[in-house]
Parts: sequence; structure tokens; C-alpha cells
Amino acid sequence: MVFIFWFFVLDGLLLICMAQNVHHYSFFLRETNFTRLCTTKSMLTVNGSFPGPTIHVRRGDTAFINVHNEGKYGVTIHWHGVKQPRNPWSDGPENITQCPIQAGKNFTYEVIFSTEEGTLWWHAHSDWSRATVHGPIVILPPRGKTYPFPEPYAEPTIVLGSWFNGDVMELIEDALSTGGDPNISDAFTINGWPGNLYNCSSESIYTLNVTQGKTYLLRVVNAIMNEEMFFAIAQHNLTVVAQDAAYIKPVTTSYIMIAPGQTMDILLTANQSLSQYYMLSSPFFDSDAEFDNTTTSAILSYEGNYTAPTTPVNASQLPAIDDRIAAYNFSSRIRALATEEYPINVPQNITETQRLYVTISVNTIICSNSSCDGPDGNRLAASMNNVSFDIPTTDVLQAYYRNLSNVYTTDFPVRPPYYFNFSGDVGNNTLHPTVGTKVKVIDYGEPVEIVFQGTNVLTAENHPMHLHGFSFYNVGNGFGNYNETTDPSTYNLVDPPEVNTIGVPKTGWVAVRFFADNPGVWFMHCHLERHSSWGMDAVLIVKNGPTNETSMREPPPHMPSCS
Ligand SMILES: *[C@@H]1O[C@H](CO)[C@@H](O)[C@H](O)[C@H]1NC(C)=O
Ligand SMILES: *[C@@H]1O[C@H](CO)[C@@H](O)[C@H](O)[C@H]1NC(C)=O
Ligand SMILES: *[C@@H]1O[C@H](CO)[C@@H](O)[C@H](O)[C@H]1NC(C)=O
Ligand SMILES: *[C@@H]1O[C@H](CO)[C@@H](O)[C@H](O)[C@H]1NC(C)=O
Ligand SMILES: *[C@@H]1O[C@H](CO)[C@@H](O)[C@H](O)[C@H]1NC(C)=O
Ligand SMILES: *[C@@H]1O[C@H](CO)[C@@H](O)[C@H](O)[C@H]1NC(C)=O
Ligand SMILES: *[C@@H]1O[C@H](CO)[C@@H](O)[C@H](O)[C@H]1NC(C)=O
Ligand SMILES: *[C@@H]1O[C@H](CO)[C@@H](O)[C@H](O)[C@H]1NC(C)=O
Ligand SMILES: *[C@@H]1O[C@H](CO)[C@@H](O)[C@H](O)[C@H]1NC(C)=O
Ligand SMILES: *[C@@H]1O[C@H](CO)[C@@H](O)[C@H](O)[C@H]1NC(C)=O
Ligand SMILES: *[C@@H]1O[C@H](CO)[C@@H](O)[C@H](O)[C@H]1NC(C)=O
Ligand SMILES: *[C@@H]1O[C@H](CO)[C@@H](O)[C@H](O)[C@H]1NC(C)=O
Ligand SMILES: [Cu+2]
Repeated sequence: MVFIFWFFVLDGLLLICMAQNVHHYSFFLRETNFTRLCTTKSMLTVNGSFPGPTIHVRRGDTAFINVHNEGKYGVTIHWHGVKQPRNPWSDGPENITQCPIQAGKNFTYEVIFSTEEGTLWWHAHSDWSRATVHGPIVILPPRGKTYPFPEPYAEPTIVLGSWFNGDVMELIEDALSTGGDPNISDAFTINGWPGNLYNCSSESIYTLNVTQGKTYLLRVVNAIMNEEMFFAIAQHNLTVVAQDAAYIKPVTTSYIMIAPGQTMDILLTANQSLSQYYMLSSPFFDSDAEFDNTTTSAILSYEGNYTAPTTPVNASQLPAIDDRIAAYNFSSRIRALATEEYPINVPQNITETQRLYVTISVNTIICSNSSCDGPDGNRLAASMNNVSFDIPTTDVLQAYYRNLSNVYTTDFPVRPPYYFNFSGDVGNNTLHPTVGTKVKVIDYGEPVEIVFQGTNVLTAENHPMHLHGFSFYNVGNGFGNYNETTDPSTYNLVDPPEVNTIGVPKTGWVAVRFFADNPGVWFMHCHLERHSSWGMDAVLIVKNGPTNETSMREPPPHMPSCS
């Protein structure tokens, strides 16, 4: 249902009139049976679909989404990449901005779009329920405006997902109770289907039907739990035109690398001969940790009168799984569009007090009698600046708003507790983190810089870091240890990409900048689900500014209660 409201604002003698659409959606969370890889299981979905329904809006619209929980567990939903100005109340991460919607209850999210345009997604933000509870968000240009590229013929969504034969909630509960590594997924999926490269090839495969000569806009979402992914279509170039709902200078490539949490808008021209072509996705993973190394497939099928090959054309355009150079070569080409019509606003000057240098590490926590299933009988953990985040049982937002004590402390360290060769031979330095619910408080409007430093503690891995409430500009990156004297001179402050999730390379670093112009409580975490579950998380609190328009909105009437 779409209602159109007209607002008339009297500003002196000037009458400004603008159209803003309000949309209403209902989500019913319920257990539904699905069969994949010849295994049938019951899993939580929205309205019985996997991936879940797509939300359609235009830039600047608002969507009210009433979520009814008819499942067994408490759940929350996050609107990934939607900045939600002044409205952390509807952001969703469990016990950060709200307590879960209990089974049998409902909650209406007010999702406020502002400058986002392109593709984003929504997903559950409680335990591992996002594996099955997620779907795309399509944000069209405002009415009367068009894209900064020729109008595509059609705009299919492509959602990359993880399939686990077992129950994901049991899987993570077991892992957290034993302290061991959670099981890896059994398959990856494209729009819900693993494809025909797994045993059980008689199952359905997603088929995208195209007309020769037409150009399509693929809206690609990486909803995978624990792996960054390469994606390619045999014999077709991909032209990436947006990332994380912000336009970029077009990048034409034979493959992409997309991290969990990221979204990309990609032009695809059906300019090859009538046939069927493989669409393939396999992980980019260059560490010793365990991961799912399988390949999911879908078919790009040309319409017309021809005999389709028994196996679609496969030009093996996917880089090797551990090809970090291929990953880097693609990522380093992304630049903001940065035109007069699509401007960017990068902080040019950062004061020392608003620079954060944050190590991100996988660690262990000692278990008595070596009774846990992690390395040396200890519990696997993860940390930021050696603090492993402890999720509270009252949400941080409520505690902040109502001034409750004993929920969090404001001493999140802005520098590592001590310096060592982070990316080299670390010995056993800071193997064991401290545990706490620590937040960093930032004044309204401050320019902020965060440098994420990957470390070699326990295992070195890539970490896609995500911040709620903002998009940030990726101004710099490199391999090895960040050097605060020499590296800032290499920054791109002209057209850095504006993203909400940034892949920090294994034992490398990434620098991001943004203005803290969104008051609220905002989660910041690794988007590899097992790292987030182990504590690679932190919270930023941006204080209110001087006026109502720069302050958090009032809470909605029925926030779920914390039992
Ligand atoms: C979900 O299902 C309900 C009825 O069961 C329907 O009213 C609602 O529109 C559906 N939502 C979406 C997003 O399709
Ligand atoms: C789902 O599958 C289980 C067995 O795996 C079965 O007992 C149950 O009846 C099924 N539910 C529905 C709604 O089909
Ligand atoms: C949804 O929740 C509100 C209050 O939280 C309640 O008044 C209403 O009855 C609920 N609706 C349904 C269909 O459960
Ligand atoms: C593509 O066409 C086939 C055959 O007509 C059909 O089964 C399939 O559902 C179509 N795919 C989509 C995404 O509509
Ligand atoms: C893909 O792009 C490259 C470089 O622009 C070009 O050389 C090549 O012919 C293109 N391939 C196809 C299939 O369009
Ligand atoms: C995937 O990993 C399994 C072991 O976990 C290994 O046997 C297999 O060779 C690997 N496959 C590929 C394509 O790397
Ligand atoms: C399809 O092509 C074949 C030969 O190429 C031709 O005999 C047949 O009539 C065509 N069918 C249609 C529906 O055009
Ligand atoms: C950057 O900030 C410093 C310290 O506040 C100030 O001395 C310097 O002039 C500023 N530079 C620019 C370009 O604004
Ligand atoms: C969130 O808080 C609720 C109590 O309100 C608690 O039952 C739940 O376990 C907490 N969630 C997490 C992930 O700690
Ligand atoms: C680190 O290693 C040294 C020597 O191997 C050992 O003496 C020390 O106890 C270790 N520290 C920790 C915290 O494990
Ligand atoms: C940073 O680079 C400068 C200049 O090359 C060097 O003097 C300094 O030791 C480096 N700092 C670190 C921490 O490596
Ligand atoms: C600011 O908001 C508060 C409460 O939301 C309201 O009472 C007050 O009148 C507002 N002030 C202005 C200047 O709008
Ligand atoms: Cu991580």
C-alpha cells in the first residue's frame, strides 16, 4: 500500500512543496519447511520465502514495517545500510537498540530513508537467524529523476546466501556453549537455490531469462554468513555502477568480490550468442580458518529458438579461492561517482581526539581445566582493541536514553592497549582479550576517522567491518601495519567510495572517515557472523546536537520489553 502525502512548508514568502511516499509492509516470521541438498528442514523465514520479500521505496521515503513474530525465538530485524536519521529506535540489533520481539508479539519499525539510492537489504539481527531471515531493499531515484546511467530493461535481484543442513540457532548455541568453531555451511545459494554443482543436481536452479541486446541492472546482495565471495557470469562483463546504495564511477570487470553485508548494482548486457551461461559464486578466503569452499551456480538463459547446451557455458572467470590480488585489484578500482548531482562530503581534517585506531583480532578466552573445544582447550573469542564485546540484557539505547547504570561503560579504547607487530610474528601477545560492554561516545557533528588494523593474533583473516547509522568513506587501505605518520599522505580524499561495510584485508588496514551527524546508539561489528558472535563488536554513541533537529527522536510507543 502506498499513500502519498504532500507537505507545505511556509518559509517566509517561499512555498516549498515536496512529495514523500510512505509505504506499509507486514512481515510474518514463521517456521517453514524447505528442502535443499535433498535435506528437508524447518527454518524461520518471513512470509515463508527464502530469500524473503523485497522492499521497494524511492529515495527519501519512509516505510513502516510491522513484524509479527510467529516463530519460537525472540527476533529483531535490521535495515542494513539505511542511515535512519535520528531514529536508532528502529535500527534493530538485539540488545543494542532494542530487546527482541518475543514469540507471539509484533513491533512496527519506522524505516527512514534519506540519501541512500540503489540496493540495500534487511536481515534478522539476533543470534544466527539472519541466515534464513533476509531480503533485498530496492531504492529507486526520487519520482521524476532517473539513474546516472541508461535506463535498464529490467532489474532482477540476486541474493547470495548460506545453506546449513542443520538448524542455525542450535548450531551457534552449541558453538558458544562449547567454545569451539561453529560448523561451516553446506552450500551457498543464489536466490535460494544451491545450483547444480552439488550432489542433488535434480533440484531447481535459479534461472535468469534475458533477451538478447537488452541491458539489465542486477541488484546483488551478499547475505552469506561467513565468507566473502567472488561472482562472475561466463563470457559476460559486469559493469558495477553502485555499491551500498551510493553511485560509483562505472567499473567494467569480468568478476566482482563482494563481502557479507555489501550490495552492488551491476549492469549486464545480453550481448552474447543465444545460449545458456553459468552464473557462479565461490568464496574469496585466504586464511587457515575453516570455511565452506563450495561453488553455487545459477543460469543466465537467453530467450529464443536454439538448442540449449546440456551444461551451461562455463568460461571459468572466477579467480582462485585464495587469490587476494584478484580481490584487491577489483576492490581498489571502486571510486565514488562524486559529481555535482551526487556529491560527497568527506572530512578533510581530523583532530587527534576523533581518530580511532582499532585492532581487530581472533582470540581465545581461558577455560578452566582446558575444558572448552577451542585451541588448547580454550574458548574461541574475537575482539576490537583487545575488548571482546559482551552483549547486555538491557539494550544500550534504552540505558543511554533513560540513564540506566550497569549496562555499559564509556571506556572503549581508541588505541590498542599496547603496540606490537600486529600483522607479523605476534607471539602470544594479547591472545586473551578482556570482556566488556564498552562504548565510545562522540560529540554531534565531529569528523571521525577509524583505522581498522587486522592482526595475526591466533588466525589472520579478512574482516568486513560494518557500521550502523552511517555510510563512511573508505579513504585508505594497505597491507601490513598502519603507519600514522606516512600512510595518511596516501589517502584518497577526492572520490573515496561511500560504503557501510568495508573489507579489511588479512593483516592489513583500512581507514574510514565520516561526520558524526546522526545522533543515536550505533553498532559497529565484523559482518562475518562467527566473529561477531565471538565479540568483534563495539558501540558508538553519538550525542545530541544543540537543536531538536540534531537530536534523537522520541522512542515509539511500543518498544519490545526486556524481560
Ligand atoms: C506477508 O503475508 C501477509 C499475509 O499472510 C500479507 O498481508 C503481507 O502483505 C505479506 N508481506 C509481504 C511483504 O509480502
Ligand atoms: C515439516 O517437516 C516435518 C518433518 O521434517 C514435518 O513433521 C512437518 O509436518 C512439516 N511441516 C509442514 C508444515 O509441512
Ligand atoms: C501488535 O502489538 C500491539 C502493541 O505492541 C498490540 O496492541 C497489537 O494487538 C498487536 N497486534 C497483533 C496482531 O498481535
Ligand atoms: C525463466 O524461464 C524458465 C522457463 O520458462 C522458468 O521456469 C523460470 O521460472 C524463469 N525464471 C525466472 C526468474 O522467471
Ligand atoms: C569485456 O571488457 C573487456 C575490457 O573492456 C573487453 O576487452 C572485452 O571484449 C569485453 N568482453 C565482453 C564479453 O564483452
Ligand atoms: C574443499 O575442502 C575440502 C576439505 O574441507 C577438500 O577436501 C576439498 O578438496 C576442497 N575443495 C576445493 C575446491 O578446494
Ligand atoms: C526454430 O528453428 C528451427 C531451425 O533453426 C526451425 O526449424 C523452427 O521452425 C524454429 N521454430 C520457431 C518457433 O521459430
Ligand atoms: C586542521 O586542524 C588543525 C588543528 O585543529 C588546524 O591547525 C589546521 O589549520 C586544520 N587544517 C585545515 C586544512 O583545516
Ligand atoms: C538480550 O536480552 C534478553 C533479555 O532482555 C536476553 O534474554 C537475551 O539472551 C539477550 N540476547 C543476547 C544475544 O545476549
Ligand atoms: C606467552 O609465552 C611465554 C613464553 O612462551 C610464556 O612464558 C607466557 O606465559 C605466555 N603468556 C600468556 C599470556 O600466555
Ligand atoms: C612510520 O614511518 C616512518 C617513516 O618511514 C618511520 O620513521 C616510523 O618508524 C614508522 N612508524 C612505525 C610505527 O613503523
Ligand atoms: C523539542 O522537542 C521537545 C520534545 O520532543 C518538545 O517538547 C519541544 O517543544 C521541541 N522544541 C522545539 C523548539 O521544537
Ligand atoms: Cu571478522
